[in-house]
Amino acid sequence: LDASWFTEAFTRCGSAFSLKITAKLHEEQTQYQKLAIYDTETYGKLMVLDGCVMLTDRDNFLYHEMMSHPALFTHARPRRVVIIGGGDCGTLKEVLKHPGVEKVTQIDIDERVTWAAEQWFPALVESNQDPRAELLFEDGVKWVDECEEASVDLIIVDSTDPVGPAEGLFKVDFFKRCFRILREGGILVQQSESPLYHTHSIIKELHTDMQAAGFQTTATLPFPQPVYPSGWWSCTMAGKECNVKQFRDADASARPFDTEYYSADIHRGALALPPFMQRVL
Ligand code: AG3
Repeated sequence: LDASWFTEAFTRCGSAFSLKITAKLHEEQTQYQKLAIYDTETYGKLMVLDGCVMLTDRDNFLYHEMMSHPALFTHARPRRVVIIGGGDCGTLKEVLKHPGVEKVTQIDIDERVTWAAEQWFPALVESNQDPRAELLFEDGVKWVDECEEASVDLIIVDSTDPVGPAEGLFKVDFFKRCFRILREGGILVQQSESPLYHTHSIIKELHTDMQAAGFQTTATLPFPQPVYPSGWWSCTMAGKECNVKQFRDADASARPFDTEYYSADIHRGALALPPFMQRVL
């Protein structure tokens, strides 16, 4: 491969993914991580943090829709939403599509990620002026600790991989802190890596740790994501007095906004796990 290809090597998994790039638009070492923006030949703009692909114009809808809509259509009446990480604002944009949501607070430790989204991903930040949206730049774990008990309906953890800075966001101790601030019927969603690579490790541990933190039900929903390791990704939901394997089917079918990937049928399909995952989870 020559210099006109960006490659993310998943050294832990012995594989790699490449995109043909036409320009490097930005590169900086922020206070927390190395941030790079590229233009690609066929995937639009590309954002990379510490060598890991975060998103491209072309396929981020898959991840952002699946990180938000399944949980929002599972909760009986989600009004107060918190996003930990998610500085590119792609998840925020999807959450704000729900008219019943009254307030969404996004807490990303690195404000340069949001700055970069404002520069190069205008479609993701277009609803940031919504009066229901609050953007904070601080440590999400600390914010959760200082948050009032039983005051949140949905927590979405849109983090990087569980190695390095985001490691603490995948631990039982953090899930306990999230459980405390959730109201009855509340849901925690965590991006949960590749079903192919991580079902027996990260995903399985997530279920164990979420249950140990007090959540009664857990579910992993796989979905395609071409630019992430293995091309197949997942989110894992945990419910506090809420069955995360059941969703408001009629409301999801009649949703008052457009989506590119999410539908009630896709949601149902994502809840049906292949046997190799069923055996483990
Ligand atoms: N969150 C990152 C998911 C992990 C990707 N991992 C990787 N490329 N090795 C994405 C942020 C989008 N809001």
